[in-house]
Amino acid sequence: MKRLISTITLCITALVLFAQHEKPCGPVPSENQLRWQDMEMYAFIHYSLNTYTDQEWGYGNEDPKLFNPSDLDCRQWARVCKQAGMKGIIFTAKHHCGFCMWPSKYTEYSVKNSPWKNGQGDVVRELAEACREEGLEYAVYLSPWDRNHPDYGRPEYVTYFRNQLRELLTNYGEMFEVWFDGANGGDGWYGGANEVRKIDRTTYYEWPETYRMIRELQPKCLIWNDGSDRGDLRWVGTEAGNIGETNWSLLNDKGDVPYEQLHYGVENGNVWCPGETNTSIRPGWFYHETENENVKSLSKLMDTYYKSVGRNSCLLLNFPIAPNGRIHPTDSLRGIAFKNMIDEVFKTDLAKKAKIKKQGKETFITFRKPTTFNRFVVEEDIRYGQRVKKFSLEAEVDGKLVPLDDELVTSHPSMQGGDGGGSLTTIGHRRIICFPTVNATKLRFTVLDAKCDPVIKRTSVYLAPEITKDTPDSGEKHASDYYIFFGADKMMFVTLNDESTVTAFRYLPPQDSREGLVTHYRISGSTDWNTWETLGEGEFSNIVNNPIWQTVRCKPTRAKIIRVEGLRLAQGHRMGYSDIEVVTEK
Ligand code: FUL
Repeated sequence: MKRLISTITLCITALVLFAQHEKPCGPVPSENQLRWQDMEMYAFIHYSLNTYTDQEWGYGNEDPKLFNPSDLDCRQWARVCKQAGMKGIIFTAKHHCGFCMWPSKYTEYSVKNSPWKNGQGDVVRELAEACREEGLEYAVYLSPWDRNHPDYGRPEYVTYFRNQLRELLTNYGEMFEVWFDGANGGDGWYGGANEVRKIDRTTYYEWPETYRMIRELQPKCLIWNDGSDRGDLRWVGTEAGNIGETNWSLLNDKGDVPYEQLHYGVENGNVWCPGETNTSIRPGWFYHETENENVKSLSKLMDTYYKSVGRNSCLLLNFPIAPNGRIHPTDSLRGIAFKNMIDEVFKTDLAKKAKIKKQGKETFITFRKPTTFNRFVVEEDIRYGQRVKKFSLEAEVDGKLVPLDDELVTSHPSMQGGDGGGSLTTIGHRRIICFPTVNATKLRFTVLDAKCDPVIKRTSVYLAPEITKDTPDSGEKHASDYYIFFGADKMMFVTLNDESTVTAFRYLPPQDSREGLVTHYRISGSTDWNTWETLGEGEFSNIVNNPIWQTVRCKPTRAKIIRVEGLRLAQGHRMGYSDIEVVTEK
């Protein structure tokens, strides 16, 4: 009898546990979000008039005649992206300048008024077809901010924007994502008005109406939006290529999303909204010849991979198109080397040859003989929600258990406050833990805290090879021998040792905050402090989201003193900088 009771109790416990697994724990992903998560890596392609004006943001008055590539080849883009491991491409059909890469019937500001193919070309169509041929998914970026359109800021523009979106959603086949960039610098050409136009991001675009149209015309399409209207995917708060080591795929359905929430998600959020990590293979999003030496190195790209795909995110990696209409050979080679390295690292799952035993919240991986490894991969079955809050990892080395931590983690708010929690927090779709190589007989993975019973889908172990041959990193750091002082809060002087011929001025903005970051500048040179010649004046486009080195080139000018005026700052009253460089002729 006793036996029968305990058997029944056992069965009930098993059933309860099973049922718990089957039941969702908090919000769960939609079918579209599940499919998206499996894509893991896909490409961004930035290409527009900016490619021909050497800009990151066009003002909206650039001449369509500038668009005349000699060798535009969307098949080359698709081939390169495929070989770089990308599962799809998101293309800048319209960037902030408003120039349309397809012959939209709602504007004259498009490829139809360019000399390329005598105005008969359609880049969006060529790319959509190339993607289909290569078996890649295809998507578009459509900038809501339009610096060309006369009606921008008025209700008429929203109708125009929706009309354009409808063209893209109906004429080019299936799309996996639409990307609505939230960037907006205010000023623009706007049909000749040349003024600043402010909009209310929460109401102006009437997103609910636009979302309805997308859901109706493309039910499988994911919506990326960094505004207050929740889409299916979220920005991660930086363009540097990393998401938080703690990364919940949850947000709250209402309200603005501050950086902390974009980067780390919201543990008890009420909607599933995973983070998409976007970054460029070069410092900028558009092609600049001066960045040919700064294509990201293999180790930088691998670091980005671990800090995106390895942290429960997908990686959206940008390949800019060069003026000839192709991906530059350095970028394509680096992209392909990146994919080869990922394949190399994850070639052999060493856990396959080991004995895996699950016991409650612990998993023991016992190797047949001492085994050398440095990567641990763990996955939750996110169909039932994201559950794990904290876990630990220990390796048995020479008979002793040694704790393993994620060596790529620098700091996280949850680690401050000294609960000794370590860096092993959330898991989600996939978490990759990187640690120095160990030679161990056993590995113990323990779930220390979870919202509900964890549903672990996979535990794997790998030995990543050392990257011995690498390319120079793009992290530019230039020293400066000049004497710098402030004449006023927004005016800085750089005095050179000797009078020289100045050809460019370079500015690295503050890296940790927006305080003092110059968005609009005027740079002048003088030999005597009396007469000043303007060397350049304009905007540092996208500097807030992507605070990289900015270069202002000028006609060779004799100067001993350079005056830098911060005409507009992102925040604060006193201009700031991380580094300054004056480029002179030898
Ligand atoms: C930003 C834009 O302002 C950049 O130009 C670029 O398109 C990037 C992907 O998003 O917010």
